[in-house]
Amino acid sequence: MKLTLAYCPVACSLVPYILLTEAGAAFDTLPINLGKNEHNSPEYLRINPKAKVPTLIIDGDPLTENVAIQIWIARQFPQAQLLPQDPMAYVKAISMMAWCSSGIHPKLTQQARPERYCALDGSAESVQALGSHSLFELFEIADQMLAGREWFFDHFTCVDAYFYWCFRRGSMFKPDVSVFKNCMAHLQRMQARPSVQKLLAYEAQVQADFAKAP
Ligand SMILES: N[C@@H](CCC(=O)N[C@@H](CS)C(=O)NCC(=O)O)C(=O)O
Repeated sequence: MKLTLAYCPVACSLVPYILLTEAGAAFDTLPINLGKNEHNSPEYLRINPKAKVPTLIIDGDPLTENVAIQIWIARQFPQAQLLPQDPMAYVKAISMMAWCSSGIHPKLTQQARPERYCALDGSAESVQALGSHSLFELFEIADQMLAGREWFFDHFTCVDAYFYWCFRRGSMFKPDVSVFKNCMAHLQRMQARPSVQKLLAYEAQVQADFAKAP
């Protein structure tokens, strides 16, 4: 089976990168420079008309939406146990992934791209402040969930990789998210995993390649 992951550094495409690595899957990547608008190129729009990363191309067939991609990886590589076995824990993990996708992610976009939320001159700061306020409420909930726990479920799952991206991306904006001690400890545990170390090295390499490109 040939797997190709459309990937951009820092973006949420790092989640399937981590999970494919955890699963020991052979895959290659299609680097997409969002900063250069490559996601809106005719070639990429043929792969994903929604103009987003990630896309996982499975034997030529593109699968979009991070939640679906993660479930596909977990089902395709069951030995990696990327989702809980117990049926109730399984759906609670899907619930957490949906929260990352539709609850937390839009607040991160509100920080990164305030102009998409309000077109009035001078509104960016206010849009970002409201986004940050909501983000802090969401991180507070996650911080409580992680109290006294290593992972969101009783072992590492997709949810840990997805929340890692959410919190890491949140840490790139102001104000400082290090007040969320359990989330910070989770981030550090994630960054100690070989899969995340591989991802971070790959991310640095792609960033350097993007910087060199004309
Ligand atoms: N609903 C999509 C959203 C993916 C998404 O927004 N990806 C961002 C990167 S984190 C992106 O491609 N942004 C490009 C843009 O919005 O212009 C998913 O969950 O996969």
